[in-house]
Amino acid sequence: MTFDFTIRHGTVVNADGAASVDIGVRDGVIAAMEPGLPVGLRDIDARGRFVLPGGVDSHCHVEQLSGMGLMCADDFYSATVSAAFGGNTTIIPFGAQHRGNALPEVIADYSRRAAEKAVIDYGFHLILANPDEQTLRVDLPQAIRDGITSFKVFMTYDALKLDDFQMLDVLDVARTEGALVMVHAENHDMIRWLAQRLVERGHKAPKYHAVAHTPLAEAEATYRAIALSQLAGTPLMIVHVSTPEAIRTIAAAQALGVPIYGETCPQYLFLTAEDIDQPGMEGAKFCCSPPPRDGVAQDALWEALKTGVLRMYSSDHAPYRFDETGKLPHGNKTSFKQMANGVPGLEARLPLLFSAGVNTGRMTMEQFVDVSATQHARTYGLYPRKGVLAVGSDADIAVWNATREVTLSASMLHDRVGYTPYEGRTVTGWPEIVVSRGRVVVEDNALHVEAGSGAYLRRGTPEPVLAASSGSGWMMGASAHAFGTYRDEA
Ligand code: DUC
Ligand code: ZN
Ligand code: ZN
Repeated sequence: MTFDFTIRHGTVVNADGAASVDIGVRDGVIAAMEPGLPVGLRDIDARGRFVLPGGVDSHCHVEQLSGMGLMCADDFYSATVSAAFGGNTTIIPFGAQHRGNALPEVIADYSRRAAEKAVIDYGFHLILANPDEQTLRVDLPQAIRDGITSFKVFMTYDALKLDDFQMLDVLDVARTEGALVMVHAENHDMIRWLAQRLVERGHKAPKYHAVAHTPLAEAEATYRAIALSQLAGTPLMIVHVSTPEAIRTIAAAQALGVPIYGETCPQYLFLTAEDIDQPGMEGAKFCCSPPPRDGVAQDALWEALKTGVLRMYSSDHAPYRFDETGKLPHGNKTSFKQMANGVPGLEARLPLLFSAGVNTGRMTMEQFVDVSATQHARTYGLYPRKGVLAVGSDADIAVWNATREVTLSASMLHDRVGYTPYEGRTVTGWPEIVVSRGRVVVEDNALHVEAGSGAYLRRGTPEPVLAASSGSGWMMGASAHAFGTYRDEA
């Protein structure tokens, strides 16, 4: 039977190796992978190109209200178009519950908007800010059973923060229902105390954001989040890790066999606090939480990605415009406490890493695939449908030209943010053709699919949850012993 479409003569790279094989696609799925396949109804000549799994970006914010009530600049159309042009075929943004919101309505709302607009496939995590009895006992278990198998909690932000007691409740639901908790680990009171003193002294410029969000706040909260996860007996994903201190804490837990996982993002590999220290409000374009740190932190993050202490690299695309709708609600008088937190990165994520990682020899092409696609799919219950090029997997493919030079600028990106923190940087390596479930989404620098053609992904059990529940003995010390006893008596 003829293939609907073939990609031939390229070098196929998966997380576990590379090979010169052709790919034959039927009905949106990879039907064959071997050398010398016959030409399909449509054929892409990938001679001299690398053929990679489409990127999976498992941390991005789309059409979401922030804790401060500010709406993202990207909707599900612009975000998925931008992601596709950057070599991605799957995103997992958040459905955000705010205090007073019921989860079923949150999920219905985000689902409706995404279904109308997305051009590539998507799943959802939840953000939990209202862990009341209805949410914990009824709505969250139902959402997990419906395929939303991960959710994020915040240890900071007035409007989102959970206390440790609530965190334990949430972790416990994750354990019993088989879901993965993601945590924003920063100590709320350390940041609040520093910020208040800074503002009182008139230090309101963007650069003080990085002072208030001290590395100590991340270090303390990371340690505490891990301790809470140990007590609850539940794996934990620490998102947007930015400091050597947090890396060391995560590595120490992992060395003890505790299932703690970590993620980092472009802003921590490619920006520093010096980028925020600019005249006027310009530095607001680089403000995210945690903030970019320094060169020492960057080196530690590269190393942690290579060794697997941090298993994935996501954009944390948080698209806010440099105007009153996002970064500057009070114009030039906006203090660092009042501006929207976050930077865009859906489209630049993969080219930045490819250029600075693969093309300099800092990481292998296989490691690049692993941290930017495969581990996301594995971690969030999408593997092997996504994140790998294999017979039976979705034909989600990015054809990369490893030598193409592109100078990043807001005008050539497809999001609606209006600036990029990476303006003027030249990257080497670009995803020229992007295929999602056998549909050519991007080719010749043009979009070839319609709004609403992306599919919702009902996700399975996250791999860390499976791994933890199949083993035993990773809860440590007296608390674990006491908890086991308590469970036996229950
Ligand atoms: N956390 C995120 O994950 N993204 C943007 C801002 C934040 O605090
Ligand atoms: Zn966060
Ligand atoms: Zn985020």
